[in-house]
Amino acid sequence: MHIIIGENRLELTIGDITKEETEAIVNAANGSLMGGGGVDGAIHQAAGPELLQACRKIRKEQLKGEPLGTGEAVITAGYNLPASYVIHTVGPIWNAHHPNQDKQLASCYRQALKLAKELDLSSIAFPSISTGVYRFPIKTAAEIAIRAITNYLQTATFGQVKMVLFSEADFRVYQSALKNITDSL
Ligand code: AR6
Repeated sequence: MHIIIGENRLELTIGDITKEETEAIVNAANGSLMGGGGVDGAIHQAAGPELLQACRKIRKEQLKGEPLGTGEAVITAGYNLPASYVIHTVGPIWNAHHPNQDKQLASCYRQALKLAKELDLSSIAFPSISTGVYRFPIKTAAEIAIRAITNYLQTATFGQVKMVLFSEADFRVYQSALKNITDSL
């Protein structure tokens, strides 16, 4: 399923993001950037050990030893991945009483898109950030993700954005969020 926004295309698919041939794929990382489980583990596994070296360098030089903040994004090469780049972002850990988490999740999508655009990239694939280990309710997460992406694409000429969902059930939730939001565009 896809929609066109200006000169941009937003597509929802089911699959494994490590196989995506977009110029950049997005990693749902944690602040340490040292890898983990879920999509983070799969991306490091497929990219090879040079990805961890690159992340170490970013922690040391760009972040001065600090963790990457929630809602922020950094970029590395993709090494053995089909994608040339990996954009690492940190989604919020879901907590029923955290007032800022919706904004932080939207920021992950926006910052990744901005970083890709700054490097003149025109295709990017996102996983469903925060909806695995970080337990963000997927219906709300999908609405936030689709709204953040469509808002960005309404103001910029970017190219192709893909949401790569890992199950049919997740795909349906994103499909429904996309329908609701495009009906209101
Ligand atoms: N391709 C696409 N989506 C995937 C893949 C894949 N290969 N593998 C998993 N998913 P999660 P989070 C989906 O837990 O919630 C890590 O340990 C998965 O089904 O990967 O942001 C990090 O190091 C789910 O829908 O990320 C952090 O510590 C979605 O990706 C923490 O988990 C996100 O699930 C981040 O948690």
